[in-house]
Amino acid sequence: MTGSPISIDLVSQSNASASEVLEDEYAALGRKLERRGIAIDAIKDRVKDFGVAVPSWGAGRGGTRFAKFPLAGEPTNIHEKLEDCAVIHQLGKSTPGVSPHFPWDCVDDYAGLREEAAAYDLVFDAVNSNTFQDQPDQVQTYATGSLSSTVEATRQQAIEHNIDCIEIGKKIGSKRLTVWVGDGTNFPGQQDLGRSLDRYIDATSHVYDALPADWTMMLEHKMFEPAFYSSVIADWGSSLMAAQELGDQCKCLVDLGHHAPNVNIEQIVARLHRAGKLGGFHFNDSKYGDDDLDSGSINPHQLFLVFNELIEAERNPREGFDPSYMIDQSHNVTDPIESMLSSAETIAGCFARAVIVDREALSAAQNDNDVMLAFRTLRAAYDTDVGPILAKAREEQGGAIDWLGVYRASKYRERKAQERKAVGLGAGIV
Ligand SMILES: [Mn+2]
Repeated sequence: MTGSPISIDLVSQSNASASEVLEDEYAALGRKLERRGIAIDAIKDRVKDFGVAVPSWGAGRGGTRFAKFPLAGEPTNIHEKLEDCAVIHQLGKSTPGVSPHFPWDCVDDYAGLREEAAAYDLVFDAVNSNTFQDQPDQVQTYATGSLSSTVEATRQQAIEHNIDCIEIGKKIGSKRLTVWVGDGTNFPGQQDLGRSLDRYIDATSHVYDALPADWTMMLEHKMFEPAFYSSVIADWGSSLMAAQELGDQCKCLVDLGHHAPNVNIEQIVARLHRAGKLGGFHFNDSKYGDDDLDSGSINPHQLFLVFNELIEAERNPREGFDPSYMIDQSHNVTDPIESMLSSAETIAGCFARAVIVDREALSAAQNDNDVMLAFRTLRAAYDTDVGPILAKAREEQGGAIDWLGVYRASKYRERKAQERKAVGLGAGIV
């Protein structure tokens, strides 16, 4: 095993040929920002410190309920997924964390898995439980729900799985558990809408009780799918109610795709922060529904506005404000490594743009009710091409200025197609 799955020489050679142009563009942007009173190197340092985790399941081809089209050389186990995540971090230098999900990423030796990740310069981020699908040796079915099931033995099984995830998380250095349930209904009258939430909160409280004192539990809401009439934790309101009842260590996780079209997600972010319950994010994008498209591929402006609220939150922190950032998207037609590198760059770019917002000017314009000046102040940051800052941050940390060019020149996927066993057909995890 090597900490650098891509040849370091290849990265160096590519950077050497791209660095002159980058220096020129970085200097030009530096002069432009300086005229606005912004030191470019300080922004670059913020970008270097910024990290977004990648999900282990994101390393494979996703699918829809119609089909999955496997990619030759895609990973088939957690070890191969870690290797792909290492490629993403080696070239992009902004994804040091990997978020595993269970039971799929279960191994016999978790201490060994943690060492394996560390050798790649990776750490484990939030652990994710999964009670939306039955496993071969499972006693109770989740067909009609898990933590909110009417069947006590099913709820108990879901509680135990979540506690198992916490125990695994302790061994791999995680401090967060993300809980998403697909529980809900497809017919009016199928379930009592109030009592379903009561059962969910009661069952989840047993998981909460098993949290170590320095852990955070994050509740992820999702409007629909797999339940198409009602979901138990469908929206931020239900998530907030549950998190407030469960306790201080329970917070809400916002997945950008899990909202009705056109919902003002940045306002939800501000609201959850006000309640001290903003726990984390799953970044992706959507056009029509929860289509899990690449982050910022459809609406990068929305992503910027979300980060604008996060920077505001950072300047006005509530107790325990320490949001966790993760990419959660489904790659149906691209190489997942390329998609996650692209998304990580887009996410870091929106973060950088939010950092360069002139907060004093914005606040003054807001207080003066100068609508156009407030809007233009925000827009000036969004309109800034921060590409040279991101590239310089990558270069200085040993990543690739031209990550796509280096990745393709490395023939990594072609090599893995020879080494790895082929994945089967079937629906992906979406
Ligand atoms: Mn998600």
